[in-house]
Amino acid sequence: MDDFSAEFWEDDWVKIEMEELQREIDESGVSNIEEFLRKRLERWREVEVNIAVTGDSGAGKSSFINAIRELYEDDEGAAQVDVTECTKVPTAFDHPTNPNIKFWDLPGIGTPNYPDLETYVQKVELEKYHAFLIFTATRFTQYDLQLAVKIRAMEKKFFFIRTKIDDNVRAESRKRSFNENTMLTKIRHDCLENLGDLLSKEEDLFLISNHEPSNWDFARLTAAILDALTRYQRESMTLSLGKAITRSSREIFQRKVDVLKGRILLVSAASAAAALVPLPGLSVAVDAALILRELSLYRSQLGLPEIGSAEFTRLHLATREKVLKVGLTTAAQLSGFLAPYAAEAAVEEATRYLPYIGLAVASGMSFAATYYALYRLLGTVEEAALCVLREAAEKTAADFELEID
Ligand SMILES: Nc1nc2c(ncn2[C@@H]2O[C@H](COP(=O)(O)OP(=O)(O)O)[C@@H](O)[C@H]2O)c(=O)[nH]1
Ligand SMILES: [Mg+2]
Repeated sequence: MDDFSAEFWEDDWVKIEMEELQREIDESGVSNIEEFLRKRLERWREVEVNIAVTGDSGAGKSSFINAIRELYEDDEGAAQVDVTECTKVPTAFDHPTNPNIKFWDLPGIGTPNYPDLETYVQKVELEKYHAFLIFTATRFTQYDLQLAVKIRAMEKKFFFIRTKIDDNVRAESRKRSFNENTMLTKIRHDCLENLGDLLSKEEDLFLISNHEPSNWDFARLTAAILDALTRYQRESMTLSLGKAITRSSREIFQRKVDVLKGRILLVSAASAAAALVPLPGLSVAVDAALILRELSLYRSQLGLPEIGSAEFTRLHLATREKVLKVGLTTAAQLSGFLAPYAAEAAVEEATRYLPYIGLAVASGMSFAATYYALYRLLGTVEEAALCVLREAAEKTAADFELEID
């Protein structure tokens, strides 16, 4: 069988999940396992993430907080741009799709309420933040550097971010000798000099534009923030990232796919643990509602347009067909999709992995069938989503050429 990935099963992640599952079974028996699994699948909505955003006034903190949440300046809940709020206390901005993910606009050091680092550290509870983003549009200040030293001593992760790269590019591009890479290298070099030995890795410096998050280091920064978090936080934030950011970067797209893949095992176990009603036309019983709900998560996470939406109708016929293929909403449609895969051989293949499960759930066939179904569905959604992405990129390129002409 193609890439029905054995290596995926040997993943550390899977081992940890299995150990947790085993512990639950040892402690509470199998009777509660379904509820345990369902809770586990929803955990990403509950875990808290606090990201601290700091730096000089005008550096682009509010703009970043809006950009990462994909909010326009005049949207409800957007951070106000261009107001020197003399922020007196840390202010939280919730992620629109997940209020447990918060970006905190921290007050500046050197303002009347926080004349120095010591007062600052006393008043701002630094322990509660999971990562620190330090912004500048020019040079990092002494306060920025002092704060970084403090954060490092707390063994927390911090990143330095130089904003407004779009402004630099625009200004420089008027020169005959303009070369974007040379310019970026110079900005990077200047920042590194400014930071001295504070940076343990050059990669912890990011050159971004809040107005063009699909360019320069914005996606790399997003990925770095994810990597600074614990496993559940990472899962939570990955699944909370919006459509535009997902579409702007193959890396972020791939991370979403990976998190979704990581859930397959749990959903399959939950399906196997559920009281089962066989699908008509299938020899094995699966929890159709659970699978359809997961499929709907795949579609929204990977940015498939709603069937019938304006975006959907603009797609090429072949892409539309791909999107339609995974637009299943009923058990009967699911059964139709699965029939070719639920053949004995396929299910047998999947049972090869059952020894890894060590799971005291009797319905092994159901586990295997669900696992295989989800694996297929995710692969098909991924393929459709990549076609949608490719078309969007072609359209942007075509519009761009029109503009130049
Ligand atoms: N060109 C450009 N302007 C930016 C960028 N980030 C912020 N700005 C502008 O810089 C000004 C200050 O931004 P703001 O987000 O309020 O900075 P804050 O004081 O750190 O919160 C506003 O006019 C923003 O529109 C960027 O990446 N590129
Ligand atoms: Mg602000």
